[in-house]
Amino acid sequence: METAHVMAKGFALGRRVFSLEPFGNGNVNDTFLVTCRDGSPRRFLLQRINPRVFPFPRQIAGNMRTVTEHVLERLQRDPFCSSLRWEVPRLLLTREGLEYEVDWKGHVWRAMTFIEEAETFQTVQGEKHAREVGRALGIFHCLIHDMPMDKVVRVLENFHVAPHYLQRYDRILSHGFPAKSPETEHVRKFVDERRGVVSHLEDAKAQERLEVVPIHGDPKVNNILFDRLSHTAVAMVDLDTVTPGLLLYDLGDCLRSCCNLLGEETREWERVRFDMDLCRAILGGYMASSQKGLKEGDRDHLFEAIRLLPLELGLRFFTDYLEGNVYFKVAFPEQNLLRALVQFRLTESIEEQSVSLRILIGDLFFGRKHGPT
Ligand code: GN1
Ligand code: MG
Repeated sequence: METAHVMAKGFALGRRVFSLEPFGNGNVNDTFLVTCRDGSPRRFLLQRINPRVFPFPRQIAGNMRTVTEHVLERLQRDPFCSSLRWEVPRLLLTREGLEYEVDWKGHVWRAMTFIEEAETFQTVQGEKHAREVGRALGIFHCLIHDMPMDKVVRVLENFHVAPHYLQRYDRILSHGFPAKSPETEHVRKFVDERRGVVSHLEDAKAQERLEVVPIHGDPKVNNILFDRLSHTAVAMVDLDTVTPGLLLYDLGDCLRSCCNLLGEETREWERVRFDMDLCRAILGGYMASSQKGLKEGDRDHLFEAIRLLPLELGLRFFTDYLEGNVYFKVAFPEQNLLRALVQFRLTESIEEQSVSLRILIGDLFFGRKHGPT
């Protein structure tokens, strides 16, 4: 906390820091809300970038600048945006004009504007909220679709490349299976039964059936901000993972986050289910707002993406548990195992509803009663 105070002063540019408190529930970076006694902005966010996840933290600060500048420019010039309240977090610079400060341990800190009069939620509040979530993702995709991809440095190699996570898991397993328990045995069997589906999106990408475009990378429910009064979505935050990828990574990730009403952190993993009504509302909101829409290839592989993203995240959590919790922050040693069980149960619920889900996709995207097989 003391270091955070020193860093906060570096971005406060002479304003007196009144308070500093931990903010949000990120699994990777440490975030604080800083309130100043005077000046403007009165409040801002301060973040310590996790070097174990982002080994080149200076690059993610640079990426954020590229993304926000692009989006702000689009908002000004595009008639589609003129009636839109859409906010973008902006980096605050230090007195020296830098995008980050480095503390005595060599950790990189950055600061950004705090979007006022807006709120976030840990779970979706109902169908209206879900439709807004979809709308927000559609708007975000429109705003970044023409961002030159060579301007964004890929800070996370193989992010969302599911076979890569499976390889990593296998590498850990080849050193032996350390913590045997009924849960870990269940997980091992669960993963083994699904090896065949892990490369589905990457295969389609390699065959050029899916296009690589700029994506958000982490469109989970609490990264979408809602206006406190109108309850409409007004921002997507957490821009560290904006990178070239597949629209389907974002859609799958958004649905796995939002259609699980018990949330990622529930201990009641056996009760987790995938909510079809919320899924319909999110996809409907997305279709209504994304000008470009989904290409045929995306629509054909949508079901696979919805199944794959929770499987992939479960694999990431479980591997991290086996590695000793070195990537995702934990409050207790079994937390990443529990998180994995939640994601795997969600995957299973999606599989159980695969017929209805394919019909829903068919209705929404193909205007017919049966989706792709
Ligand atoms: C991490 O740090 P946070 O909470 O925004 C992770 C995402 C996961 C998410 C699961 C860079 O995001 O990929 O979906 O946890 N971010 C990174 O809650 O790995
Ligand atoms: Mg994130």
